[in-house]
Amino acid sequence: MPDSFEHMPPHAIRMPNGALTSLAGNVDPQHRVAVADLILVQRQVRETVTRLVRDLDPEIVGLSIMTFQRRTAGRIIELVRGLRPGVKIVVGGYDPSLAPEAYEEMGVDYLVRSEGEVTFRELLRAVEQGSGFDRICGLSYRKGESWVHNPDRPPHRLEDSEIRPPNRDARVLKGYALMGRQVDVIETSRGCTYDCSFCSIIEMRGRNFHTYSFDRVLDDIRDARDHGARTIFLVDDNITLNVRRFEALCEAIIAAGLQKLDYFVQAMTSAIANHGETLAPLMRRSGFRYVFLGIENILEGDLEFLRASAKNTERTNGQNTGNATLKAIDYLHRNQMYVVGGLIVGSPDDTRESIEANLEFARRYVDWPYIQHPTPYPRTPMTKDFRDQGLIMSERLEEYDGTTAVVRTQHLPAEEVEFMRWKAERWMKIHHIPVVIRHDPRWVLFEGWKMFAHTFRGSSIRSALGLESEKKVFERYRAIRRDEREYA
Ligand code: B12
Ligand code: SF4
Repeated sequence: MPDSFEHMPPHAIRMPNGALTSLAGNVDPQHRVAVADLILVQRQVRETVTRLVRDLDPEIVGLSIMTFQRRTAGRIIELVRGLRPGVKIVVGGYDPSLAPEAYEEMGVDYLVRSEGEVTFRELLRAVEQGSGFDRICGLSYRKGESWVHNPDRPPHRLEDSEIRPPNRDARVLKGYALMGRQVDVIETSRGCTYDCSFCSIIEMRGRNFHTYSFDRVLDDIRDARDHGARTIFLVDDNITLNVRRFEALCEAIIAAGLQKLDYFVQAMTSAIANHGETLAPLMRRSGFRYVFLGIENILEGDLEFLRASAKNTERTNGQNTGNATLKAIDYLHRNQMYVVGGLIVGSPDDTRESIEANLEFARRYVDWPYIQHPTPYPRTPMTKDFRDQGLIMSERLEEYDGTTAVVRTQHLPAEEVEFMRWKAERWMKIHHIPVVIRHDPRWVLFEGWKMFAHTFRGSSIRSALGLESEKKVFERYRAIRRDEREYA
């Protein structure tokens, strides 16, 4: 899908979708497979899809879809069908898995629920051999006028070699980047045993955690590097569930001489705070540069609503000793790593003061803010809470991108929550510029202004001179954002 959100300005961040190359690596070798990550051609979607369908003449087209991308997916499906009426269309990813009913009227032939590698491989075999689909776990498919939903497929264990490595050669578009450096994604594990109420992971695959072998992970990093990557994003759902393993992985990266790459990872504050003494220096030595911390919120009431207290708790001598966030940030900073601060503002009980407390925290302690609003994705426990309280203000799913407030609080309208976040966050991002200049001066020189323009879009000379209110700028920003969402 081409759709991105506010924290992924396309001039600076174009991250590969890890599902696509993993699926490509897992089809049988007689198939010709092409990966077209439309994030790379965000403003030429129709032209690119048209060209690729004409050139490649596919028999099957698969789409990987998040909820906020559903509308665009519908448009791309129509386009592909128009270009090649007999093509079979298969959808997968978080949105089709958690809201399969939404795809029944969308011109889709097959829907793969949850992990896709083996289901997709078996689907292709069944299509090729004409052997029927009723034994393929995890598959939903159209049969006449109705849909059949086969039983779920249990999560893959990953320890065996059932899932083969990704196929990066299948990519037919170029240009992945993270602030001027080519970026790629790597998985070392899948799953999580927590149950944060806003996260789709539990409904997607249950509470479990499975890991790939280090040999496979290191080969995967080498393959990404050999394809040009200089930054590696570990996209594991929660790599910090097993800290000893994570430490061993850092050691393995160093032993393999792969520590010269930059690494980016997502982590729980509790894991970093409770094991930072040994973990943080090891992370630094193995090349970790940015750590996305799932802080979620600094207020206990909000953490309880988000069911995120446990993963943010510090423990000393086996006793809970409060919120882990500050200690985690301190360990990371002392080891020259930067904190991408994941916070969520706009829970039902939030007031102006509670939101401001979180924004102030972000201003003081995080290096790059990644602040979002609670977003009612299909089947999460939080969605039910918001619905029961009548707080969902928008059903336009293309707005469910995390930085558009689609829910209100008991005390504040959705727009006001979004305005507060937007206003604060723009300036926080500016503070990180010196760090980026030191690391990537050339990129800042030639491209940095685009990032600046993106961050301050909606502003004008008049607003810079204080002749226009910030609300006016915000309205213009929202209008620009509305237009941006027309990707196809
Ligand atoms: C890493 C990650 C990111 C990274 C990298 C994204 C990228 N380009 O890959 C970053 C930080 C950039 C990111 C951003 C966002 N993310 Co994100 N992200 C994740 C995370 C942690 C892992 C995703 C991943 O790569 N998994 C590994 C791959 C291999 O697994 P997979 O994608 O699930 O694919 C498998 C199956 O789904 C299936 N499949 C997928 N597609 C297809 C297609 C076909 C045809 C088939 C057959 C099968 C299939 O098969 C695949 C292999 O088994 C998840 C889950 C989590 N725990 O939070 C959230 C998650 C996917 N993100 C989510 C969201 C909402 C976003 C954002 C909108 C906002 C945000 N919360 O940050 C942005 C949007 C990004 C954009 N395009 O602008 C949501 C999606 C919820 C939903 N219902 O749509 C998730 C589930 C988190 C959550 N809130 O619950 N994200
Ligand atoms: S710890 Fe992270 S991956 Fe696990 S349930 Fe919470 S948000 Fe989701």
